[in-house]
Amino acid sequence: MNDCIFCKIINGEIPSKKVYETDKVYAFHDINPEAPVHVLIVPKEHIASHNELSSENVDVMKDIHLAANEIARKLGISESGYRLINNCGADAGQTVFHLHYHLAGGTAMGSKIL
Ligand code: D5M
Repeated sequence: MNDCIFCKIINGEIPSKKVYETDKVYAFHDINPEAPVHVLIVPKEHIASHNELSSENVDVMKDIHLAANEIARKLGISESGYRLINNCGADAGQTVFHLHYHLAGGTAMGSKIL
């Protein structure tokens, strides 16, 4: 997608602080961290949101979840814990319409979902 900021990050047109990359997935530090560790995990294929997952493209979710495990281990929050969050659509606060998962941790966040 020409005007997608995360596609531009994946292509290297916009700089990012990369933490992980495979042929299917790219992960980088969030520009506005809301936790001591706040990483975004994105598929390299442009998928606008969770709503656009289908039987054709859902295989990448395996890669995203394995990436989350690996990144959590690498950044030292595997044992202390973390959240893996997807915001889908306007009411959820999605601002970038390229599927992404927030991996957040490094502090105690309590037991509530929101
Ligand atoms: O989250 C979108 C997230 O994307 C939000 O936490 C900021 C982050 N963001 C936006 N632009 C950048 C760049 N250029 N680098 C790193 N992080 C970025 P959402 O779930 O859509 O609200």
